[in-house]
Amino acid sequence: MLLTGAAGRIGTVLRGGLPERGWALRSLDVVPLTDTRPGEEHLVADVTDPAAVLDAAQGADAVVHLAGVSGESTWAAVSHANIEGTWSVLEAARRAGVPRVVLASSNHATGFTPRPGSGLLREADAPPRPDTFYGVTKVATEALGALYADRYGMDVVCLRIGTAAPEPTTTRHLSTWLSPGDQVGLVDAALRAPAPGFAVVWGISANTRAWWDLTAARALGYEPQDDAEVFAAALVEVDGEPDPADPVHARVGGEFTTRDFDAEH
Ligand code: 15L
Repeated sequence: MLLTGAAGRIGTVLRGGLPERGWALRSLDVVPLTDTRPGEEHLVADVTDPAAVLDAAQGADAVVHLAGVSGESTWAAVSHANIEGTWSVLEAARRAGVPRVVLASSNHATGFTPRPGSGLLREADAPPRPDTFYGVTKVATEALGALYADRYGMDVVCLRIGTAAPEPTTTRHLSTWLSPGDQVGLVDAALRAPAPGFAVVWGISANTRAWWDLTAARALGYEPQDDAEVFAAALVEVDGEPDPADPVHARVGGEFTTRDFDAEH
């Protein structure tokens, strides 16, 4: 399995957890990896280089594409890395005959969606509503995935990831957290689900305070193990209970939707 962005935050977690689940990793990043996991191959390449990605994809049974800019930046930087990069990976997968691609999308593709007052938001209830240039690139990621699934019959699973972090550090994260163990479980499910076709699923743990519906992710075989609520008392003691009128809590994308949020974040 080809893993792009292998040296990144989520890539590092997957390199730790996927081999135990039986995946042999071909780990690619633009920076060299400094340690080696059992059975792992290393490649240094830029995902926006189509020839290099085509070489890397040869013989792979799947691609997990995480490489890119993981927050707001200039349009030039974020569109190049995330849109050109995703196109290059999907095109390489198609040309190399790789049947399945898992793409890192983000909640910020839908960031201006109001958080539901009650009940859970399904993916279908949250069409594109990006909160940043970064969010626009994640809308494009999902659109490119749909194109390659519909036109070429590839299986493409887009993960609308919440907050992938060792632990929640804000009260928003009590709703959006995706634990390290659940990052591995979600990607493993996206890789193994029989014939998913094109799918878009939220990526969070089984958080008590979730506002995203995990029905579609569970249908792939994802069984989240963690719940951010175990961190709630400590975070609420510092920050107080989330105020639903505060834009950070009123909208899916949190602080990304606020006027003063910019590329410095
Ligand atoms: C994301 O998409 C970012 O990559 C990450 O840094 C966090 O900001 C996360 O979303 C989030 O919404 O918490």
